[in-house]
Amino acid sequence: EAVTSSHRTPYYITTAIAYPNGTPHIGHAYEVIATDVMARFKRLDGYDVRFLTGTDEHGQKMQQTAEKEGLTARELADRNSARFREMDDALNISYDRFIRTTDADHYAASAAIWRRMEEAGDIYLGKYAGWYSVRDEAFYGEDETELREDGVRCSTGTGTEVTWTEEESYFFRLSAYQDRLLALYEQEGFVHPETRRNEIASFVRSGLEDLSISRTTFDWGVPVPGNPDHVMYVWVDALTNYLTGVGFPETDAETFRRYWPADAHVIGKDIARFHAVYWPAFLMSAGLPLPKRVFAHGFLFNQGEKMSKSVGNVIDPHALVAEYGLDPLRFFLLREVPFGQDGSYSHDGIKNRINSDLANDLGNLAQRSLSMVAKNCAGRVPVPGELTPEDRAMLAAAAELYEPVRAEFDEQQFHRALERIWRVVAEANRYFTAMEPWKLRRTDPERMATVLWVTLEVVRVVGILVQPVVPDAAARLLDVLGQDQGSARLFAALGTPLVAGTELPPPAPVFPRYEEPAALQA
Ligand code: ME8
Repeated sequence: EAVTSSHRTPYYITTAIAYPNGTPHIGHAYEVIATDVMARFKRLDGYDVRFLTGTDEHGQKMQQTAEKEGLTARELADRNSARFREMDDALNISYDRFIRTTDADHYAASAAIWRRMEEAGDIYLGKYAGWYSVRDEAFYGEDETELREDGVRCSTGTGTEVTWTEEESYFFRLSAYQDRLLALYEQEGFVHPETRRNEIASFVRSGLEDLSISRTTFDWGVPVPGNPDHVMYVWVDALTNYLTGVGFPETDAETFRRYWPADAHVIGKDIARFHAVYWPAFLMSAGLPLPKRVFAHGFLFNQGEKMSKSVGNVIDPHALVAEYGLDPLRFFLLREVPFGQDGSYSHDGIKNRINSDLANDLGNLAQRSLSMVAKNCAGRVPVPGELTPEDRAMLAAAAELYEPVRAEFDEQQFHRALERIWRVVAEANRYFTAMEPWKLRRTDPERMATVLWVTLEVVRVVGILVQPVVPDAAARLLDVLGQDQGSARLFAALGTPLVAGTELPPPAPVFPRYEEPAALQA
């Protein structure tokens, strides 16, 4: 593995690291699933992937929540970080490391980036006086806040309460990076989708103030090197996790040289500013290469409503998996919500996707063709005869999926890629129905064999391409097509057709219909 991986192009992808002040919800699940889909896609496409996820455990929010619950911040972090990791495992997330910002190597990395920024002359001691939102772990200018009717001051953007904060603080010379940041958005794009880039660019164009990067009123954080009265502002250490995950500060180490800069940071739109303004500025200051891409996805709502603990509509991902199955849930999230836009989860939405796209379209196509093969072709891949123009068109439609699907994945346009694949599935269903192989069984068995072979070939191509999204179901589909695990399932094998005569295992349904539990039926 170590030898072969060095021949492959590295690809480093990360999720945001979640605050373990509570347990994970479906919004967290959405982000790790989408990132997992991207990581799996790249692995199947021959890349040497490193995938990092984890928890962001410092800061005032953690400390305050812990106090309320009668725990130490460390105890709260230990308890809830484990819940995030369990969720990742239950969602079949193929991470290479689950990082905790309380890991020892992360303290070393955070101290090292601080020292680098200090050596660059970008850190100075001053006094912060302004508004702070503990919920957002963010500083806001007066103009970014408003007085609510009940007299509480809130962030205009996020609605969270802000408190007046005055303390000695180290500052980062963010104002010095304005032009370099604007050039970055101009030349490289950097932030995606486009709407987010425009938002970020106009925020930066409106002028940047230096950023307070340490706190003295609590101690749950990474100590500032050389001044133990201060802990780092949680976002300084949080963002640095992406470097820790590849061995920083050992910049000569194999992992760092191989995987940094990251190819993609996948995050939610609410934290675009931290990733697209502060993070590149910190890295420029520290003399480190910038990540290639920040993709800010949208928010997931429960039937159009914002999920919140007080409303009581927070969805537990484990409950959704138990109800619908993991792969159907993964498919729904990726197919239903255009990545980058907000989306809504609903029972009917999931049910419809399961029953139409998975059970009716792909499941039925596989089931119809494979059961005919089992009955009429002695359970072996049929021997195709001469191909008609219809056969060729059908095969071409499947063969032509890979290039555009790959291009859409590279832009994180997952819903487009799936839509495209399902157009071919629909075409294959029409082809199968029009060719009426069940009639050919008597009239022209050779022609029947050809139609079945063509159909299985389309199912094979689709099965390979959908592995990132529905890994277990696709594996079962490729099993019943007799495709060996390993190289036959990589994208490199897309062009290697089914071998006539290969013995197939007995067909088994891969995408069951969703049946309403009796209690929910009207
Ligand atoms: O922001 N829909 O942590 P977090 C979609 N620790 N995505 C959602 C969501 C929703 N309803 N709610 C949250 C933090 N997210 C920081 C990140 S990174 C160095 C530090 C997303 O637990 C959110 O946008 O509040 C973020 O990307 C991730 O879940 C973790 O959110």
